[in-house]
Amino acid sequence: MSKSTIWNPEMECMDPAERRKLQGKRLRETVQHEYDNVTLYRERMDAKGVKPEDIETIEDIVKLPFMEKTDLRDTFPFGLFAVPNEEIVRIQGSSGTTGKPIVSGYTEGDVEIWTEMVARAMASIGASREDVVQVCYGYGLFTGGLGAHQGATRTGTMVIPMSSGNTQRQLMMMQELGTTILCCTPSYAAYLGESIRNAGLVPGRDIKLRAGLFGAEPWTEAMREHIQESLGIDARDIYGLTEIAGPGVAFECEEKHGAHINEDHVIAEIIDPVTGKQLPYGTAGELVFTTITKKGMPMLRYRTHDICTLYNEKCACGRTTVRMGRITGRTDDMIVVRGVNVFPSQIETVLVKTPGVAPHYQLVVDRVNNSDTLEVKVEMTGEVFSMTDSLGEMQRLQKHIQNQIKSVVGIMTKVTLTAPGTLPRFEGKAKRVVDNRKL
Ligand code: DLL
Repeated sequence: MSKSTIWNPEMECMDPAERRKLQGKRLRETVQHEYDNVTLYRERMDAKGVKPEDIETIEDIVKLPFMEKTDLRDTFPFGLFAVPNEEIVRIQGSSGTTGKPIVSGYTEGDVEIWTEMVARAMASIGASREDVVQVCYGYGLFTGGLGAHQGATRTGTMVIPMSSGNTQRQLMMMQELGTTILCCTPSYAAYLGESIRNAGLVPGRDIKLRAGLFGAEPWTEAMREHIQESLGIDARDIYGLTEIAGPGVAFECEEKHGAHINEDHVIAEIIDPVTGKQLPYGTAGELVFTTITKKGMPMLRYRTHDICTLYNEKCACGRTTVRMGRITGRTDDMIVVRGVNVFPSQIETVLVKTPGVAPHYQLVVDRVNNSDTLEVKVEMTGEVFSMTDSLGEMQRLQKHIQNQIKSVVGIMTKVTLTAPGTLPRFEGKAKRVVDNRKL
C-alpha cells in the first residue's frame, strides 16, 4: 500500500500566520481584479461604499458584499467573467434554480490551480505511478469527472475515465485493469460494494481497490464504515463546488478528522445564515468561500448554503490548513441526489407545464440499498382523474413526466400520480421536500 504524502508541503504546511498574510495579499489583488472587470460586483461594492483600497488584510474581508448562486443565473452566461472570453479555456457547470445550468469559466491558470488542488487530495491517499484510478464521476459539464481525472493524471497514476453508470462494465474494468483507487459518489461506492458481493467477487482477491475519494453529496461516518468494510478500502471525503473550482476545494487526510481546505487558493468563512455575521471556528453555520488565485471567474464571499463547522486546531498529519467538518445540511432548498444538485423549482417548472396534473407536488428523497432515490408525487387534476379509467393512459402520463424531469434535472425519478386533494396544502412556506435519508 502506498504511503500518504503531502503534495505541496510549502503551501499545505505553511505557518498559519504567514498564510494569513499571503491570503490578505491575494485577496487584495482579487478584489481589485473583480472591481475592475465585473460590473455586478463593482456596483455592489459601490452601493456598500467599499473600495478595493479598503481591503488591506484578510480581516477586511467582512467589508465585502456576498455573492449568491442567483448572481450566476442572473448574469448567465458570461456576466461574471473577469477576463475576455479569449482567455477562457474551459467551461464547467452545474444545476441552477431554473432549467438552465450555471456555468463557470476557467483560464489555463485556473485549470492548473484546480488540478493542483485535486493532486493534493490524490497524494493524501498515496496516489502514485503504481496506482490505477477509476473515475466513475460523470464527465461533462459536471466537475467530478474531469476534476478527478486531471488531479489523478498530475500524480502520475493510470487513469480509467469510465464516467458514471454501467455497473457491470465498471466491475469488469476494475478486475481486468486492477483498479486501486476509486473516485465516485459515496452512494455509488456503496452500490458498487453491493454489486461486487452479488457477483461473488472478493475484495482483496478479485478486486485490488485500496482507497477511494468520495464526494459531491453529503455522507456520514456510518456510511464511511460501510464502504470501507464492503470494498476493503480507505474511504476519504473530498469536497468542492463548481462555482469555486470543482472537487478538491477540501479533502481529508489520513487522520479523517475534517477536510483540509486549500487555503492558499481560497478563504473559508462560517457565517450566521440569517444575519450574515462571521462566526468563530468551532461554531456551525453557513460556509462561505472567496477564491484568491482564480482569474476567469473569481468569487468573493460566495454563499454555498452548505452548513458545517470549521476547525483550526493542529492536525497530526502535519498540514496546517483549516479543516471543515462534514456538511450536515443546507440553508436553501437544494437537494443533492446521487451527487446531482436538484432544486424543487426545476421540477415544479416541468409539472406546471404538463396538462393533466395540478400544481400540488411533493418530493420524497430516500436511501434504498445505499443509493439515493427521488420520488415525485403529483396530483392529477379532477378532470383527468375522472377520465383516467385506463391504466395505459396513466402510465403514459407518468412516463412523460419522468422523461421531462430527466431532461431538465438529469436523473431518473419515480413519478407517482395521486388523486386530487391527497397531497398536503400549506398556509405558509410550502414544504415540498421530505428527506428520509439519515445524515
Ligand atoms: O459536486 C463537485 C464535486 C465533485 C465535489 C466530485 C466532490 C467530488 P457541484 O455539482 O457544484 O460540485 O455541487 C456542489 O455539492 O455545495 C455541496 O452541497 C455538495 N457537495 C459536494 N461535495 C460534498 C461533500 C460538486 N464531500 C455541492 N460532502 C456543494 C457533502 C458535498 N456535500
